[in-house]
Amino acid sequence: FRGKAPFITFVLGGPGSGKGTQCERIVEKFGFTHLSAGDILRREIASNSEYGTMILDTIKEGKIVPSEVTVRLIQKEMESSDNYKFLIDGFPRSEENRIAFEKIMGAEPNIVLFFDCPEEEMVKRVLSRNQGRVDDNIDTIRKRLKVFEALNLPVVNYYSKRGKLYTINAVGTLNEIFEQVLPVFSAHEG
Ligand code: UP5
Ligand code: MG
Repeated sequence: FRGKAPFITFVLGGPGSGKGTQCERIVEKFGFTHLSAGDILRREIASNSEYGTMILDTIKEGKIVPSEVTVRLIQKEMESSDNYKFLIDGFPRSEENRIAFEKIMGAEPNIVLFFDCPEEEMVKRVLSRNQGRVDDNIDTIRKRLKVFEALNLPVVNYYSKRGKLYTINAVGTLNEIFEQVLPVFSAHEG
């Protein structure tokens, strides 16, 4: 990171809560590097790596890829970046993920954003996305929602207790949502 301490933001929220969409705007406005854990894993499938089949099977079931694999991939992206500001989108998805990241990277996030969205809205958005994702079908969405509630919400609660959590109401227009995101980063600039 060119000698600078990294500035890490975790971006959390259920499937279809708008993490990726808002990350694009944060990148434009604040110059972060966007690392979507899901995109990184999907690239790994596409590149026919040794873990590709295992990752594909896991994503189809809406389950969580072993921490070791995901953290190493994120680490590789961070270490090959010139930037020191990172948005890590869709990770950590479980307490185990979180602990593995802290251990391997020796770092904690500076900020955690949580896009809070009702389930029926998330289901509607994911079903109408139409990008050919293997997990965008009603069966897998139901599983993703269950995993989110059981394993990801504890991570959200952990960061809330640590005073690092910023909860965003994820229902509304893209602008309305970004209006809530803006002050979080403005406050941490300079
Ligand atoms: N949209 C966005 N904002 C909107 C708004 N305000 N109003 C109306 N529509 C809005 O948005 C989803 C859709 O909604 C889009 O069509 C968008 O235009 C519209 P998006 O920004 O894509 O939402 P996002 O939260 O990014 O949804 P995504 O489906 O990517 O979230 P997931 O967390 O489910 O998916 P991810 O890619 O992170 O992970 C996929 C799978 O990979 C996981 O289920 C898991 O199996 C695996 N995985 C791991 O195992 N480990 C990891 O660390 C990460 C992933
Ligand atoms: Mg996404």
